[in-house]
Amino acid sequence: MAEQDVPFRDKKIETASREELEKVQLAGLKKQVENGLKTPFYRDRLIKAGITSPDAITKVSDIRLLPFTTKNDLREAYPFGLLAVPKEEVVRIHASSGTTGTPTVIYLTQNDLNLASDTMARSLTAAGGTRSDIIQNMMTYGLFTGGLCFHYGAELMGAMVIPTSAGNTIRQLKFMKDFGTTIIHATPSYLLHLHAAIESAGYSFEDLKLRKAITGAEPHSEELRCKIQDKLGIEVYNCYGMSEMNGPGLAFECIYRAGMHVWEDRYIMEIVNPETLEPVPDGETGELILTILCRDAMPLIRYRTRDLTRIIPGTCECGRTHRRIARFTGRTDDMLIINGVNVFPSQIEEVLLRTHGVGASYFITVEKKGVLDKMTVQVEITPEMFADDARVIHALKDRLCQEMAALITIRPTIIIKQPGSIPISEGKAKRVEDLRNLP
Ligand code: DLL
Repeated sequence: MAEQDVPFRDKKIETASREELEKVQLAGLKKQVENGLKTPFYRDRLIKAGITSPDAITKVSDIRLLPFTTKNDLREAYPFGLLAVPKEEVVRIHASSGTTGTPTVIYLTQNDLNLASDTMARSLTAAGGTRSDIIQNMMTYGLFTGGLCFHYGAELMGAMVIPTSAGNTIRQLKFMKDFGTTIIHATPSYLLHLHAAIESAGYSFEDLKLRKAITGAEPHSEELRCKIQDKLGIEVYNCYGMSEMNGPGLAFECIYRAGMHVWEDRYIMEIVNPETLEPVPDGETGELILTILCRDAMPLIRYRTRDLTRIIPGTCECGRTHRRIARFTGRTDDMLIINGVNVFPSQIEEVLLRTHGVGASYFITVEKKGVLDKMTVQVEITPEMFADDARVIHALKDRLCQEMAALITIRPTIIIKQPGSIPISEGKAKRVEDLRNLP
């Protein structure tokens, strides 16, 4: 493709030299330290690390003087320990799962939201989206960022957005057909489900105007991308993000689909060895560490994403200077992503431990049923409960299912087991089996 055909939202910053980018990063990092010092959470930590003013940071690599932040820290700071602006300036919050019932929450000012939308619009433009597109957003609206944060970015780009949210495949298809949807946004597993539904509903692909899909929120392989592209006859773009970092679009594929550009004027990335927390050489796999530069309400410095990836060496044909990261190969913690929803085994355990009649052992299995993920929780009950009649046991099963759905938003299948029937592992307990091969 000729250089002039590569679409940009802001060509100057997207193709800025490393020197220019580092200038923007340094100013942004100093601002985040200044904001951090305003929060109860970071004030002590920064001072302990010898940072009492943003002036202590004189170059981008000084980021290594700053402490790391973890998901657990966000839990400790819940609900407002990371607020750097007066509460009245916050106009929205988003959240995702924490390791327990306490969610991981972010807050945004109007200016933060404008920048988040601009980042998303930049990503969509890089993937070839335009104001003539009709974009159907099949990600859940609400606390999850895949709904609203994507939506506002697509609107800012000028596209017509259809906010169908997740599920109800028959209605999704009707809107796709009747409104001539050209781009869809969905998890990879839902894209496969949609394909099967298109065929079984008897729609012909010629009835649809679909040309691209944006996908993310869960790991998927290059093979799966190719399979969806072949089946639907469209281009599929990988999009990475997390609620802690303002949601989808912090890294995105351009039209060359050769890795995801991280928008380095808005995020500082480091890739470290997860054991030593020391940087790894470019091209080597490690844990992605992110510092957000485009948010005032809530600083997040050297955040341990737990996602494993590597920097793709070399430059991209599109001419962007923002470095690319490869598809994720896993996580350094035990977080499961089930049909796009983040679930920690500790959340399941929390429900079990507080429920009368449930014993000490449990076992979680995750597998593929068709194209979707399915979670089963085997639960041992106490001898007293086991002696009770079937109705009591049935009620317990229902209650566990409801409480888990309330906490993690998905309904696992609960299998009640008699006391002592789940084998106790020698050494470190193995309580989760993930039978899915990365699709
Ligand atoms: O999943 C935000 C998002 C929405 C991204 C829509 C892309 C599209 P969380 O619920 O906070 O936010 O989950 C973040 O999901 O740390 C990764 O482990 C995983 N993840 C997100 N995108 C990808 C991707 C959203 N493209 C967590 N490939 C992250 C692999 C992904 N894993």
